[in-house]
Amino acid sequence: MPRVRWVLVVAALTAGCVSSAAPLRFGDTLGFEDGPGALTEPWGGGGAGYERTLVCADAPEGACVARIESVVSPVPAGGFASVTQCVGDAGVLAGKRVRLSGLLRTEDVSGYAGFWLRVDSVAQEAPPRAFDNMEAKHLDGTTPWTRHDVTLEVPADDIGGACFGFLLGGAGRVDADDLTFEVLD
Ligand SMILES: [Ca+2]
Repeated sequence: MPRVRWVLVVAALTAGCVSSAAPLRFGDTLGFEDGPGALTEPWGGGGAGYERTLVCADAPEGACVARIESVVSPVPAGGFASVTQCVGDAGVLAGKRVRLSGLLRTEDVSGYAGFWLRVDSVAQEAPPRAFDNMEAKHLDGTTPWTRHDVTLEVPADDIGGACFGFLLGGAGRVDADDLTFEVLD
């Protein structure tokens, strides 16, 4: 089974790309080795009441991991944060089955943590064409480094951009490392 780093997919996405989306600079960023400190491009994300950082200690791959941690108490109802990167044109994924996987470690997570992957419609404001955020698996509490994944069946038409990353709902902390993006078929 081909093991395709996201950066290779992005190379395909941007070749001949006529999208008006801003240029995206991707490196081999899926191991979070640019730390310690603030997240570096192309990683972004959001979530009030949370910190998102690169931490260089106790990493299962390389030296650094990415972390989301709640920093207010109590966390507001529905509190949520993500570490995210996006591509503006994911048309190359149309009709494909794709999987995002990687390592996650959680500490005292009161809601849930997980990887997430979303493929959007061409039309802004339209519902996603495909989406999974591991909510159904309900990864919570304190868990050691474990490999998790999300898999999407991408529809054959109306494919705009795509985003992926990992998330934390509720209080606690989640670390992620060694992400892999695969086009399965
Ligand atoms: Ca790493």
